[in-house]
Amino acid sequence: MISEQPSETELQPTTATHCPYCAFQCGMDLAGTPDDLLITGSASFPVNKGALCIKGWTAGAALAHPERLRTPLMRGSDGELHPTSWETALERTAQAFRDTRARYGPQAVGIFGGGSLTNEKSYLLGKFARVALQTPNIDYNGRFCMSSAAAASIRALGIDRGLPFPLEDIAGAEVVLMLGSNSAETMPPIMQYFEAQRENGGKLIVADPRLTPTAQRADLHLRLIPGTDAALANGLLHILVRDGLIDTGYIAERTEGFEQVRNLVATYWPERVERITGVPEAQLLRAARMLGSAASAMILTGRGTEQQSQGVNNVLSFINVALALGLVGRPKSGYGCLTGQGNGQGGREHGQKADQLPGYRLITDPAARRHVAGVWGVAEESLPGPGKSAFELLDSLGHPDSDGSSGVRALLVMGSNVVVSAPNVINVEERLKSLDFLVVSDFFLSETAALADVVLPSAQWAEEEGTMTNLEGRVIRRRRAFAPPAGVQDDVTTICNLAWLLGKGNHFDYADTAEIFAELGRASAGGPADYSGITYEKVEANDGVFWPCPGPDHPGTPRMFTDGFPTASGKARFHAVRHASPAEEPDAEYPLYLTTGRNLAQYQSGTQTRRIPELSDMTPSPLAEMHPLTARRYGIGDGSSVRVSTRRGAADFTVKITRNIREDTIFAPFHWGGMQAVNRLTNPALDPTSRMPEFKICAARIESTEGAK
Ligand SMILES: Nc1nc2c(c(=O)[nH]1)N[C@H]1C(S)=C(S)[C@@H](COP(=O)(O)OP(=O)(O)OC[C@H]3O[C@@H](n4cnc5c(=O)[nH]c(N)nc54)[C@H](O)[C@@H]3O)O[C@H]1N2
Ligand SMILES: Nc1nc2c(c(=O)[nH]1)N[C@H]1C(S)=C(S)[C@@H](COP(=O)(O)OP(=O)(O)OC[C@H]3O[C@@H](n4cnc5c(=O)[nH]c(N)nc54)[C@H](O)[C@@H]3O)O[C@H]1N2
Ligand code: SF4
Ligand SMILES: [Mo]
Repeated sequence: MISEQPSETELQPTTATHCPYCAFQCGMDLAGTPDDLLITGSASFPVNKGALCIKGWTAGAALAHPERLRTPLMRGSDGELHPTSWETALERTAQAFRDTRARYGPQAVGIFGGGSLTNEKSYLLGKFARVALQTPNIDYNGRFCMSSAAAASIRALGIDRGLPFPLEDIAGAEVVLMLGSNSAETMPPIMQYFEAQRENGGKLIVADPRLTPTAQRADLHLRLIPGTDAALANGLLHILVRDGLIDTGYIAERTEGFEQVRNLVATYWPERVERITGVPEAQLLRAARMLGSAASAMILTGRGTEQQSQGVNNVLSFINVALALGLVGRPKSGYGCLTGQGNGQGGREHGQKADQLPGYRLITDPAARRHVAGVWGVAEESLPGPGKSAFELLDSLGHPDSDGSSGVRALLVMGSNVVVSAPNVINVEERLKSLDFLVVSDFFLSETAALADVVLPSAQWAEEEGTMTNLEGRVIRRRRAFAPPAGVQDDVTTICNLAWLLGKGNHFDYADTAEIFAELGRASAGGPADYSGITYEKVEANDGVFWPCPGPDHPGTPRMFTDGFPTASGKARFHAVRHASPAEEPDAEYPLYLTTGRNLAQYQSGTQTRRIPELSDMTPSPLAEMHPLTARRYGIGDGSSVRVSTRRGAADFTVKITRNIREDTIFAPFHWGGMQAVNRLTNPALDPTSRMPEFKICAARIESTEGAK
């Protein structure tokens, strides 16, 4: 059982750590107390180089926030949540898990984790599911994030590390093509690398249905119709092949499967692609020529391209372009996915995924099972098999499984606010309410925690030790500046204490998080994401260590694929992928595309950022963006109230009229709950491979609600 005492660092005037929010993981120095905290961007950390965005500057406000949970809560016979002791809350939770297991079997207890959890917590949560609960049913919100890019990278390149090169390489690329990423708002300090690229004479192309702040920075903006990314990629490759701009030597030496792709893209002639994507032929030609004539080029994807029921194919089609141009593994070049959550990279590697064991191994792989069972000191046969993916897990809550066995009836949620962030939340809320037991760990009473039977108050970023892995695959240290407030406990202690109550404490007996990290390293040894050569000391001495790092003397791997690909043949694979329509398209009843995403000043489901005054003042409520011609067609004025409806439900927004969006598309952010939750509207159609929901496209209609006020 863990119980870390305040460390030496707490006595020092400043603590060097990293921002609690996105995958950029800006280095920051903390000085002062939680009530009066000074946050400065760490100039010596080589990723953000001193820069922070508004969310980072203001992150301290969540620590001493008056609404912060400071005691566990338990639902009483009156149906309300009441303060209780940790002992009572954890015993009630353990009892519910024991009862559910006894009545319905181990698969009936489920876990939903998150990409904001440290590597140590993600690893422990996966181990807790397999060893303490013996349930296959654990998955996490990363499934909603970059799972399509991950699946495509594994298929084409043999491994998934979001950026297989350091960010500094961006500054040296002659051309960067960014697809469905609005990084000027979603990780603003990254723009310094694009500024440097421009100063070096480089060019930026952005494909997005909106003229975002990122697209405004570009030399060329491709304002594509939502859901047409694969057609765009195939169209670009058609021109590159036709005009002899591909790298035939690289294709022959380093790849396989090009012939089928060449045949397929032959049918994507520019006029056809213009019709499908809405991108004028002249722009297609210009983009292809810029890419094809550059000595170095990068293709980067964000959620716009990935959060679709065709997400994996979309990414595969752009990896085809990167391979045909001979970019992957070459200097200042390649394909990369811009991972989103703070530990979106590490969180997808160490076993909180339904099909996964630590080190990015598959739970169905006998060698991986043997290895990890050995590290955990359990019988290989005792490890469960694969469980349900995130949305399928949420959608099945309270229902029996198709084989007649009981589905999940008791659930632990740690690090996600699913009634705001999952697709079709009206259904998700119903499913959560049908559970026998729900326990949620959070800092605040999130919309999901408000539905729980037990709520466990968790320590925040500046109050815990551990590691995170940033979007470059760089493992960095999260350091504790203060002890958590009285009554609040860190998640590591919570997980370990629950394991003791379930009789498996001997597998969860750690002196500190470094010991957990060392075990994670052993469990990952020999796997694709090999952390076995990384220690806290090594991370601290080197401003982070890039995985894979397979031994104590190994320096880590900033750049991948320089010599080969970790596939069976050592070659990268092309995939001939046709574009397909989104699961739902506009029609007479629902005539507009609805797409969703982010605002600069809010983060995710908003649990933290909606409570921070500077941020909520900047963006107090969700704005639905639409083109002036669209607004005129529906008789809607700027700043007026509208109801947006889809086949799932309706939600309410204030209108922002802007020329920076296609006429056929409206955009709304997903940072709010209740009637302001855009996920009341989204379509839970899943990508067949990654199981990613189609957050980025559904068919909608709008009506003014001004008169209704
Ligand atoms: N401020 C802020 N920053 C964040 C976050 C946050 O919540 N707030 N979250 C973090 C996380 S977890 C993530 S995953 C990242 C996400 O970072 P991004 O991927 O940059 O963010 P999104 O706004 O989800 O989507 C990006 C763009 O996709 C466009 N898009 C919509 N449909 C399509 C389409 O069909 N094709 C293409 N090509 N583009 C389309 C949208 O117009 C939008 O501008 O941000 C991280 N950083
Ligand atoms: N419509 C639409 N929906 C989307 C998206 C979209 O683009 N459009 N994007 C999707 C994406 S990319 C993502 S990543 C998801 C994110 O959506 P969520 O999974 O809801 O992510 P967060 O809002 O970060 O939720 C984290 C919750 O856990 C708490 N928390 C944070 N860190 C910790 C911790 O260390 N311990 C504990 N116990 N609690 C913690 C926070 O307070 C918060 O309530 O949303 C997805 N949903
Ligand atoms: S860019 Fe991301 S990591 Fe940096 S301060 Fe902003 S939210 Fe934090
Ligand atoms: Mo994400």
